[in-house]
This record gives sequence, C-alpha cells and structure tokens, in this order.
Amino acid sequence: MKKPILYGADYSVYVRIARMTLEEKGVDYELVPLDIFAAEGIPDWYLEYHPFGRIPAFEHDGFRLYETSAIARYIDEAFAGPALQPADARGRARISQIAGVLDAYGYRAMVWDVAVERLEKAPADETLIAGGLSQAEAVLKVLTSLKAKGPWLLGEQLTLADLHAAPIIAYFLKVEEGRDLLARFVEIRDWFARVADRASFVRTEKVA
Ligand SMILES: N[C@@H](CCC(=O)N[C@@H](CS)C(=O)NCC(=O)O)C(=O)O
Repeated sequence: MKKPILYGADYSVYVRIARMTLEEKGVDYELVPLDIFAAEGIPDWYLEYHPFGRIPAFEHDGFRLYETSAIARYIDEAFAGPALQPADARGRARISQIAGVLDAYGYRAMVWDVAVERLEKAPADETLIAGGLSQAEAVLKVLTSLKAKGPWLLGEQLTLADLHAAPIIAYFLKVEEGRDLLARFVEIRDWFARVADRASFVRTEKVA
C-alpha cells in the first residue's frame, strides 16, 4: 500500500491535527505543501481534493477525504498503532462533541479573532479581540467541565479529542492574552503542558 498523502501547510492548525494523528499512530506519510493563502490563489487541481479550498485534504491508496475529524478518524481506524478512540459509545460521542465545540466556537475566536488579529494586524481591532477572548473563555469553561479525571481529556487514554484541541489552543497561546486566559483554567493548562510534551506535538511544530 502507498503511504498516505496529506495536502496542507505547516502553519495550519487543522493540518497539524491530522499530522499529530498520523504521528501518534506511527504512520509514515507525505506532506504535500499547499499554501492556501498564496498570492496566486488556490491551484485548480486542489479543488478536486477539497471543493471548499481549505486545508488539509488527504489521500490514501485512491481514497480521498477532507474535513479534519473525518481524516483523523480514518487514520485511527485504518492503520495499526495505539487506538485513539475509546471502544464505548459515550467516549466516542465525547470526541465528536469536543471537536465540534472547538470547530464551531473555538477555532475562529482563538486563532483568528485573538491570535492572528494581535500578531498580524496593526492596529488590531480591540473589539474583535475582546469578543474572541470572551468566546475563548466560554470554550475553556466547557472543556474544563467536559474533561474526565486523568491526564487526557477523556481520562486515561489519549484520544482524537486531545489531538483536535492541542493545535488550536497552541495557536491561541502565541499571544499574551491567550496565555493569561489559559492560566485561569488550571486543569486545561496542565493538560496542555502534558500534550505539548508529546513527540507528535513537538515534531509538528512550525519552524519559523
Ligand atoms: N472544516 C475544515 C476546516 C479547515 C480550515 O478551516 N483550515 C484552514 C487552515 S487552519 C483553512 O484552510 N483556511 C483557509 C480559508 O479560510 O480560506 C476541516 O475540519 O478540515
């Protein structure tokens, strides 16, 4: 079987979720660079892989997939390596719930409204940042309430929920406001320190 291909860029949090999943499974893969923000735009051929022009897209032996949660689940189920989903229905539902919360309420607020706005805009839109921080606080509250006892979000087993959350929160922590807010959520702060120590996280860090 051919090794799987992931299309995307190393700056993308969603690409990183897929890459961390491949790393945790010990899957050898190829990362084909695809800069979604390139001045010349998205190449036409890529829209066949991802009709909405986002990254990542994935291909394994002729099987194409986009949407990061679907990619991560496929990687976990199609390859050998440690299971990244629990066997029980409730644990699996919890993974979908946490990923869904992060996608719908966390990503834009944490990554774009707070981190990108602070890092890349001058002057920054302070109203946008304040709104993003308030939404980020709601997300961190929810993660705290959903977190099971134990080192990982679902308890004793590292799962796709951890791998979905870590890159989004890591991006948020690039700015002081993000670090100050996370410091108030001790369980999530400690969880993040744990996940940030994993080889899958370190190996997918963007080198500036
Ligand atoms: N729902 C998509 C979201 C992917 C996504 O938004 N990726 C970002 C990069 S982190 C992107 O491609 N942004 C380009 C744009 O918004 O035009 C997924 O789960 O894969």
